[in-house]
Amino acid sequence: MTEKKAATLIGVPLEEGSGRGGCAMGPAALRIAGIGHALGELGYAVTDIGDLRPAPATDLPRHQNARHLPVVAAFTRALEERTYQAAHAGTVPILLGGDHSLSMGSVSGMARHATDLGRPLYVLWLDAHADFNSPETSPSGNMHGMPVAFFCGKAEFTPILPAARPLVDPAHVYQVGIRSVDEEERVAIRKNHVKVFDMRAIDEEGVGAIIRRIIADVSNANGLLHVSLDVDFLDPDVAPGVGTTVPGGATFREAHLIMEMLHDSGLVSSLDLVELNPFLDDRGKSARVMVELAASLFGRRVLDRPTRPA
Ligand code: HAR
Ligand code: MN
Ligand code: MN
Ligand code: MN
Repeated sequence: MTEKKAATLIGVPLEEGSGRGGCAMGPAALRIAGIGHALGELGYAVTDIGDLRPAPATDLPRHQNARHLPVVAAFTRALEERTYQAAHAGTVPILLGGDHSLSMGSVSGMARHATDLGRPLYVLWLDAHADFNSPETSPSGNMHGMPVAFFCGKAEFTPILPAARPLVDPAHVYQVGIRSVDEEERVAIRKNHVKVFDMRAIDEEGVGAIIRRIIADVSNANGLLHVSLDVDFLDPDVAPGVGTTVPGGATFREAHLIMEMLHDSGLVSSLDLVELNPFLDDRGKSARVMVELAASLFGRRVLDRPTRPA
């Protein structure tokens, strides 16, 4: 008998990385919108470990341009370990955010797991923002704008994780949907060879062509693929429940196609659902969209597609 596929839901009521309140209610909203039930229907054995609530770290100095560092650092440490354990146990970790600073921990945990397996980790960053600031470059000090730089080892401002932790190669980070980048951040992503597909690339080439190329790269390298889905990747009309809306985002159809193609690739090892702010949402609309997209990523389909004629 083949082993049943399994997923671990990890609730992350973290909002201190963003500039405002509300994301801490994200895990509850995603559960109410049926994330567990949807995965169960798709044949997953689902374990929901509940919400993590680590006490703020006491060993870190206050940092003037990394706001709420002790809280974000405590979550980073707890999430690195819990994500690693969930993946090591053979399940797909699904992070229910919480603001995007949670990816400092989840992606670092997946990087450790990939190192165990001797396989490279790739990251698909679906976001309006590049999130490649460091405390030196950030205009806001908000740590949800820093996770990519952190897990690539480019924001080494403080020893949050052990110095020898596995890092992600910035050239293995594919950012899709980008349309808001700060001046110094722009320089940093270029210098570090992050692979950026902005909204213009989507408009010119279409998401199908872009995702096909990314899947081919990851597959040729025998990589694991972590998907990090920020609510603001989507157009605000589709998903208004987020603190940092940027006009001109992805349509539901584009996002849905990405999820279906990723599912068919069989490469996805782990998922972040982040930045949902239920306080700003329109009657649960954004929460439901996020759950619908996650379900598509894990195999929900409308039709059994007939084989395409050549
Ligand atoms: N780039 C801005 C900053 O660093 C805004 C970052 C906003 N990030 C998110 N997640 N909402 O993508 O302050
Ligand atoms: Mn492992
Ligand atoms: Mn983000
Ligand atoms: Mn964003």
